[in-house]
Amino acid sequence: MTQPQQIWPPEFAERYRARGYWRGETIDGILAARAAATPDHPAVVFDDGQWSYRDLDTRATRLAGGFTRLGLARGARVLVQLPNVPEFLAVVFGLFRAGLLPVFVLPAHRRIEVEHFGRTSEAEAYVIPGDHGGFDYRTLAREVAPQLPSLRAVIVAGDPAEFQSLDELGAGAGLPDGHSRPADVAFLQLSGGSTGFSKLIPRTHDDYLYSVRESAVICGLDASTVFLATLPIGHNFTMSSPGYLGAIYAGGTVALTRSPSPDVAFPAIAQHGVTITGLVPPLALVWEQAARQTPADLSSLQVLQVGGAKLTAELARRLRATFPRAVLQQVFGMAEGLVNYTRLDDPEDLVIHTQGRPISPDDEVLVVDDAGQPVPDGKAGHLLTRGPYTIRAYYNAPDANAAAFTPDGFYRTGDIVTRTARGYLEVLGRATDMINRGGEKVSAEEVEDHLIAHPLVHDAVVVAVPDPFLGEKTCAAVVRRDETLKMTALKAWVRERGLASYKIPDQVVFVEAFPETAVGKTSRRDIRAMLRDRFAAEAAARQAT
Ligand code: OOB
Repeated sequence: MTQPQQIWPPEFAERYRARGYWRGETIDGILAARAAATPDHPAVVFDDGQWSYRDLDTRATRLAGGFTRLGLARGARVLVQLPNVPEFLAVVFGLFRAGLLPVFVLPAHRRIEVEHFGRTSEAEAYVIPGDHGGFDYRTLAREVAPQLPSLRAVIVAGDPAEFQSLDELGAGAGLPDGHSRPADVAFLQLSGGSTGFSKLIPRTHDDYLYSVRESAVICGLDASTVFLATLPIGHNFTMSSPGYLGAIYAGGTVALTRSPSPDVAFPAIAQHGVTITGLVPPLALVWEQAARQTPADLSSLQVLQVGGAKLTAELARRLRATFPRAVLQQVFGMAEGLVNYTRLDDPEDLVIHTQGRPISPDDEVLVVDDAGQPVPDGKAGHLLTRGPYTIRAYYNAPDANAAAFTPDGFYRTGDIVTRTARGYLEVLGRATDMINRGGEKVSAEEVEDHLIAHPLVHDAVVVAVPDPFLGEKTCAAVVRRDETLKMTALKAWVRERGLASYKIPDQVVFVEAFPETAVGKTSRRDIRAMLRDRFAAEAAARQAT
């Protein structure tokens, strides 16, 4: 297996360097520079604790030493599945410092996902919390470790049981700066998973830091910034748009909340004087309701970002009314690269109706029809993109790469958008069979594979159905072999296979047969329409009673 790489054609790489986008810096180097400049400034605040830049840098250096002593050589992959705790930052910067590659597994992922990421990345170590959110990650590690022959160590931030303790790993001598290299891959991010399993996205220090620097400017960050990591900290949005890296780049402070729920997050905003945070639309809906009657003082909030899935104009308007002191900012990004923002001084109609415009003048954006021909501004088409922080290939995925990239290197985002004359994008939906469950991406194909594995399931199709809360949720249309199969049993069975909860179908509808297209393919479009009609009729019937 080859070492993860990300290669742009030389003429592009030269241009991106000449224009000052790629500056030859490393992510851990940014932390070291901040620790040298403002060692006592709080880098991370949480519950009742805080670490200064000096503390965070020292911890990262020691962990870099600890990981290296485990026998991990430069470029080795390490699964990191930590929640929003300060140890996440120490681990991730420690790995960068040692030239090791974190793979950002989300806390919601379970056996099937962790095994998949572990195997495809050939991970050599796995970092977990002990207990978190009522789940024991050591139990998960016991299940997956035997399936991953490359794995040498499981490291626990918490009670380690038979595994290794993170505290002990970080207790020995440190490893100084200088092991990571700017043009090298810094980490593997997870794709939203438009076809089957998530793919691994190799991002370099150079390309990622460009997006972080520009995001920090676009979002108005400086040393007085307090960024609250509300969404899972391993996700690309929380990491770099502008995320915790933007806050650290600007010399500000990262605040952590263990739960995004208003009863935990609102007091954290008041306690730490949070100035900016990012939400997905379903969470924004919950916050908007809760903010109307909270006793917590939210007046420090200057920027409220919403991204990851489509924000309706209605909710955008309400958020502006309920958080009058904060500027609403829409963020339309993808772990593969391209990120669009509405700007802080944009007029109201752009902020409410668009998902922003790209970060860079060198972000090339094409909106094309099914035949690949550009469509005029204002017309819907497929969004393709190429640029100084958008990947040219996934890791170790030749088939996916052939499908996801054009021969001249444009990434096919799978999103259907319109573009205005000024380059603002509006997202209309997905062209592919990925369901955006309030920002959590569910691959229809992946869930179908599990359903079809059930002995009493003849065939299954998973589609998005509209949901007032999540935007979209998953509905499985299932042709069963035997009427004894019931919805609850089927859901429980999928869960037991070890799939993350958010991928368990929200609804299951049993049907006799699937509608077909003219050539006899199962028509997802017709199934979608059928289910939509059915749910609409059910809702109307409920209202009538
Ligand atoms: C972010 O990244 P991913 O990789 O989890 O998902 C990317 C996909 C996009 O292709 C699009 O389908 C959808 O999520 N999406 C949006 C959106 N932001 C993302 N759809 C409509 N409106 C938006 N504002 O989700 C992500 C990465 C960086 C920053 C923000 C979000």
